[in-house]
Amino acid sequence: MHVVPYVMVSNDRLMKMAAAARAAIVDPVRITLVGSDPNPRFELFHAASSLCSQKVRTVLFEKGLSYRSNDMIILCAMGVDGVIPAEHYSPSYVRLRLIACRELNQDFVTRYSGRTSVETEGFDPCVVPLLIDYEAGRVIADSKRICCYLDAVSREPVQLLCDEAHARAEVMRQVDIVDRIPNGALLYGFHPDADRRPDILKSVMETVYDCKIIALEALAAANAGEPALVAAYRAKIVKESGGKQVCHDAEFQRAARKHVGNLLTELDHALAAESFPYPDDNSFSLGDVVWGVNFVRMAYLGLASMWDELPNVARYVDVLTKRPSLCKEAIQASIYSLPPSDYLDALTSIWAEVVE
Ligand SMILES: N[C@@H](CCC(=O)N[C@@H](CS)C(=O)NCC(=O)O)C(=O)O
Repeated sequence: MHVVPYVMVSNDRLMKMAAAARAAIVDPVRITLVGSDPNPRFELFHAASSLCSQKVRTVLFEKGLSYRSNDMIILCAMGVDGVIPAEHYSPSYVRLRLIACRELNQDFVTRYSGRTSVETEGFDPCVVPLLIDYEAGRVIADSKRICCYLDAVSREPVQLLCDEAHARAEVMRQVDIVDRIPNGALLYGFHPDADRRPDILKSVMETVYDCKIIALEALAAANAGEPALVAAYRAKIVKESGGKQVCHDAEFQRAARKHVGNLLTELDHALAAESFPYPDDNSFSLGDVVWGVNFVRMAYLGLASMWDELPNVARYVDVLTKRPSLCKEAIQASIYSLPPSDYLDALTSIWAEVVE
């Protein structure tokens, strides 16, 4: 990806824009300060349940950084007067994302593939997470980019991307692999053979695309005077319409799961060969963060059996899920923010031991 020089925004403007985005959060209880600094350098717009947000929060935890946390509702709801749009679709939040997009020099997303990587799919203007750095006057979008940024500006107490070129390249290779996992397909799609998602989730997913599209159409109409916003909502509508088309497509869903199975087999080999080493007391990498979060999501979806025959991956999962940052930001966050899953018992026991 060609990255343009960063876009600096005045503090005053950033604060006004962030306050406007915060105003879309219906329940102020979800706006909190994390850490000890009452006036933190960073502000995060995210969602407790979101995989990409969990990656960023795990990095913030590892770094011990304070931040203002805006936990947004990212599902549209059905109200008495029609669809209530998700909070991250609000014009004020999307305007922040449009600033972040300028640094990326990326077009908007134009299709649905089940993946959410900005590098392969383009920029989705209507998703979380997003980070504001008030010290640098920057708005940064995309979890991979935010995680790398945080590691670059805060090297202590854990360096997640090491300086040694070869090891760093391998970690980034793993980060890219995880970034391109079709997590959207695994969460939103109806698998024809073994769909172990909680029933409540399945029922939400039956109508999720229609609700999104109705909400986005209404927002595009209501903001007709602001072409940049209309273009953002239109791109999102195209993506979500594509998702609707394939959510019951058996071959598409099978291909997504098969692809993930192949990635896990490759990971098993990399761990066995130590080309991608297990973390220990002295080393914990961004690759570990993103794999850890992804494993928790897969376990939640009833997919842990995918590493039954992969002893190195199974050992890796075991090590990662005991890490306090992952326990809190991925396991605990999933327990509290997603419908209960029958497949999270083992991780819930680990969480109870580590966090409680
Ligand atoms: N590449 C982006 C993907 C962001 C993304 O897809 N976020 C999801 C949650 S993990 C989201 O906001 N979904 C809500 C929606 O699409 O409306 C990143 O890593 O930040």
